[in-house]
Amino acid sequence: MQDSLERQSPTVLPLTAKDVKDLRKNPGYSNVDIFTYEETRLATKQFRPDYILGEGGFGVVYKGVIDENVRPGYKSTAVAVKELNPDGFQGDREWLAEVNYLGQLSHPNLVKLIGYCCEDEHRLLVYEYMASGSLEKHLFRRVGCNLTWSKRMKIALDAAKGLAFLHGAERPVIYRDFKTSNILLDADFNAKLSDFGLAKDGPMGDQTHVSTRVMGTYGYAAPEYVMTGHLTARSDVYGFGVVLLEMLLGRRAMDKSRPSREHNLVEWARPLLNHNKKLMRILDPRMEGQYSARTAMKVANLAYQCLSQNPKGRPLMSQVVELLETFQTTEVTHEEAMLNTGAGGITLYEAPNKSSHSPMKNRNPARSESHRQVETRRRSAANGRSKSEPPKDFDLYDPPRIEAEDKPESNRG
Ligand code: ACK
Repeated sequence: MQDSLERQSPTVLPLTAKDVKDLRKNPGYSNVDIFTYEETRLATKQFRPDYILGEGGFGVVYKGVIDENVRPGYKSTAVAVKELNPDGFQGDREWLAEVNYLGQLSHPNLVKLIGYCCEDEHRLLVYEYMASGSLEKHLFRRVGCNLTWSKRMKIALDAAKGLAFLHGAERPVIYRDFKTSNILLDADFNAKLSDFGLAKDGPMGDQTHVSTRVMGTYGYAAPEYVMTGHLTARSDVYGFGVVLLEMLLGRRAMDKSRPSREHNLVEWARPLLNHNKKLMRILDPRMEGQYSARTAMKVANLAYQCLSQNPKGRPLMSQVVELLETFQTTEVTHEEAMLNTGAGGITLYEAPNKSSHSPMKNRNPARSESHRQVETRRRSAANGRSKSEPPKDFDLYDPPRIEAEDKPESNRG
């Protein structure tokens, strides 16, 4: 990690902190600020319950502002403050992974880490504020989902660019937890990857994979990774395929409320993706009339390939980006659609977007005194934003830890 993971800015990278002690001794990620606990308290108005954006397995996320009142001279910045749950079993390890990766990597499709707090037992992360929240929240909203076909294709492209950047870095990084709740959307619906707690250095040189404890989320993890613990960039491609499928169908990767043969989205839907008529029947009805059958088939075929059982049958993320570029469409306004059809029905057409993609205009305009108080805050109202991640994100399979865990393995073939 010490040398250039960062491709976009030529800064000399600091050494990666091995543990919190190391980070405290050598705290310099040049673009990341170190906040005191008091500053994070001020930024979130004492962690006000109505500033809670949501909660995941890791802890609670608050909305906040860092400004003059928090730190004199600081340009007012809207932030999201994530406070690590002190009881989380991964504790410092995941927190540190976020600081180390996001402290060194910078890309328009990765959420920006503005700073962190590591005072006493407090572990907080301060991110850029993503005004529209997670893709999960929009995609699986019961009513009022405003994710059109072109918005979904743009989100898929943005997220693919984020992954391609990680995989293409000089020292490749595997994200390992690609899912809709980790894709955040800004006010203009630009998508960025967040939550690098499970990210890992990828294989280097003649290594074919890294061996790790199997971590991730049911429904998203690649089958070979679940079975062997062998991690490669292709595992992320599988995760991408799952999200693409969720976006195409408007269904969750795992949904126990459906008939049992439809619980696992990939198992149920993948065989249908290459049958045009069947595909048309399962595409998210909320997008009806917004895509051409031809393009839908091409995107479905991409998802099909990303979801290959055989990792080598999956495309590289750079290839996914290339292909998705060709599917980008210009959103047509309601009025234009009416003119085009000459009638009351809304038919949105697709125009290849060569250079200027019109930005999405859909603005969607929000420790510890003691652990007990944190619990109380958690139980308090979540400001209308739901807990986005049900507590299903844990080791998929957790064998006893062995010394060699996480060590890269060479190609022994
Ligand atoms: O779907 P949401 O509104 O968006 O609810 C979840 C919640 O916190 C738990 O993850 C929200 N969230 C996480 N990071 C950010 C961020 N950087 N900006 C805005 N909201 C965020 C997420």
